Amino acid sequence: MKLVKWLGGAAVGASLLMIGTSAFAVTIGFSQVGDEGDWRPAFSKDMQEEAKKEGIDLKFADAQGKEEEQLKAVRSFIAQKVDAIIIAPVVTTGWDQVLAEAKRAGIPVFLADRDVDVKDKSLFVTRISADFNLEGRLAGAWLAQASVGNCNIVEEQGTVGSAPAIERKKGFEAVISNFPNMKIVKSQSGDFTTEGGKKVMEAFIKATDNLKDVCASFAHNDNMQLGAIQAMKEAGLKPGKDVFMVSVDYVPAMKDALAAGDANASVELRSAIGKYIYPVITEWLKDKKELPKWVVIPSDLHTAAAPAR
Ligand code: GYE
Repeated sequence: MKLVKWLGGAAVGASLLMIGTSAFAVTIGFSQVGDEGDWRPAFSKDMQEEAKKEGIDLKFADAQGKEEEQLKAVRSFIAQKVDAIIIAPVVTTGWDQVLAEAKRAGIPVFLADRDVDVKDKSLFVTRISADFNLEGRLAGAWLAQASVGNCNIVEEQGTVGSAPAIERKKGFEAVISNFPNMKIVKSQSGDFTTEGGKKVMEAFIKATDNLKDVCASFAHNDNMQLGAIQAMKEAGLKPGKDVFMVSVDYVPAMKDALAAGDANASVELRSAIGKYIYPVITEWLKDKKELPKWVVIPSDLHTAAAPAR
C-alpha cells in the first residue's frame, strides 16, 4: 500500500510500520470536537474513510462539544498505548497538563483543525489546519470591496474560546479597521450551529429595528449564517439582497444559498484533512524528523457567482 507523499518525502510501505502482531500498521486515537454544523461531520467522515484506506486503526471519540470529554478521551488513548493521538480541540486553553501526560508516556500528539494555546510547543508535533485569521481577512476584504468601505456589520461568533472564533474575528477586524466607515455594531456567539445563528439573528433583528442601517452579516461559519438567513426571511427581510451575507466553510447547503442569491460569499474550509495528516504521522513515527509547527491547508473565497454543485 502506498502512502501519499508529503513535502517531497519518499513514499513508504505502511508495512514498515508494523508493530507487534496487530493487523493494523498503526493505531491512532482521534478526539473530535463533536458533530455541530455540516462541516464537522464531513471532516469526521473523511478522517474515518482515509484511515481505512491507509490501514490505520482509528479510535474515534466524539466529545460532544465538551473539553472535559476530550481530556477523558486523550487519557484513555494514553492508557491504551496508541501510537499517536490526534486532537481537534474544542477550545484553545486547558491543554498543558494532559499533553504533558502524553509526552511522558512517549505518545506523540498531532493537532487537526483547531489550535491550542500552550507555552511549551514541544507538547505537540505539528498542527495541520487552515489559517483562520486569513479566512477572517478574506471575508473582510470581500465585504470592504462589496460595500465600498461603508458598512455596519452584525457578527455571529463561533464557540467562545475556540481558535476559529478568536482568529476569524481578529482577521476580519484587522481588515475593516482600515475603513473608518466599516464597523461591527452587534456581535454574539451562535456556537457554530444553525439554531444558534438563528437565535442570534432574531435578537439582532429586534435590537436594530429590523436591521435598519445594517449592511452585512458576518458569520464565523455557514451553519450560523444559514440560521440567520431563516430568521431574516421569517422577519420579511431579503438576505443576500438587503444585507450582504458572508461566512466561512462553503458547505453544500451554503453553495445552494449562494446559487439562490440568499448569501453572497463564503470562504472554503476543506474538510478532507485525512489525506494530509495521516502521511505526516506515519512518516514521523518512522523517522521522528522535526516538523514545522503548522502545516497550512489553503483557503479560497467563493462568491454567489460560483456555479452550483
Ligand atoms: O468552521 C465550523 C466548525 O473548527 C474551523 O468548526 C472549524 C470550525 C468550522 O464547527 O463549522
